[in-house]
Amino acid sequence: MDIVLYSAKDLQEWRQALAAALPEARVHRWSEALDIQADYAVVWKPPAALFAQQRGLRAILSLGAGVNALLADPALPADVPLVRMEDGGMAPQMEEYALYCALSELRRLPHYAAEQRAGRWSPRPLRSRSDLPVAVLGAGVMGRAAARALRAFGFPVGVWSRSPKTLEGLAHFTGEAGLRELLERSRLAIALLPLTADTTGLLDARRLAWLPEGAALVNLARGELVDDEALLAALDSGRLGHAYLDVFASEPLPAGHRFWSHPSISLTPHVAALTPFDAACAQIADKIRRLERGEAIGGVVDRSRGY
Ligand code: NDP
Ligand code: OXD
Repeated sequence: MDIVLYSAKDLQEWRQALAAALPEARVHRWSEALDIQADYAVVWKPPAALFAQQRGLRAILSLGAGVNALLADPALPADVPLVRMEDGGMAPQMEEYALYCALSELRRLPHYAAEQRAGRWSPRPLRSRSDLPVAVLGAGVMGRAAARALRAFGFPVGVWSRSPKTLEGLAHFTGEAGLRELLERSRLAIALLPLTADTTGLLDARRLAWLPEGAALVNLARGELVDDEALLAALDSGRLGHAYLDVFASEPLPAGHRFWSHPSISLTPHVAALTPFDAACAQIADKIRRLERGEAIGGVVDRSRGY
């Protein structure tokens, strides 16, 4: 079996991990000169030329959970199954990031950082975990992990997703009315939704205004979910207290962008959950072996939904 591999970063590490996880396969780094037709492509941000060259693929496996960039690639073959990463070692990191933001809000760390910069000693009243209801937008692999970790820590948690579901210990919401109800009762909203036609610009001025005065927003999914100008206006006016951003419509975040220096924004460079090489390759190897045996696998992208 031949596998063509392309990753825009850490290519050598990915190749070693994939070859170790799937010793029965020949793993080829993609290049324009590659002269074999592979059975599977394992990719992160591949060049369009890869799909133009590889005409015999039985499946395309993404090294990441979000497949919006792949789906936006006009060269992506329409008739080849596209498979996303499901957790692959990323969910525990999302739990950590979500907890970090909730604890930062609970203990008013952005406020104390600003007071430190101003040289002011200004203690604020006690706030308990039950005073900080959290909205998790997205009830997939990442959203559920983050929501359960927050719940286990004592925060009241509500989850919003496209289809109705029952999640133990978690209030669940769907639809526009459900989103409004959830945001109106939450002090912190955490976006863990895929970027699709339906979610692009979801958190615009109108919906951000559903959050209570002084609430905080966390975006760990894709920058385009949030209307940047609406977010800046809400932070500038003090309507929203703080934003924790890991993802941006343009990455790397351009030099001089207002997010870099905004006093009410904490940002990280798209590292909320990094894909661990070994865990991710073990999952890919398992899925390829199942496909070879004609078995069903999880994570096959429904192209009509966009995730
Ligand atoms: P999943 O596909 O497992 O879950 C997606 C969730 O979003 C589902 O609950 C789905 O609803 C919900 N959803 C999709 N569309 C809508 C909609 N229009 N309205 C309401 N809910 C919707 O994805 P993951 O949890 O694995 O990952 C989520 C995203 O996180 C990825 O797409 C990626 O963009 C981002 N990510 C970011 C990382 C980082 O480092 N910053 C790392 C990993 C992922 P339903 O359950 O009804 O289908
Ligand atoms: C992903 C990511 O989608 O890292 O996996 O953003």
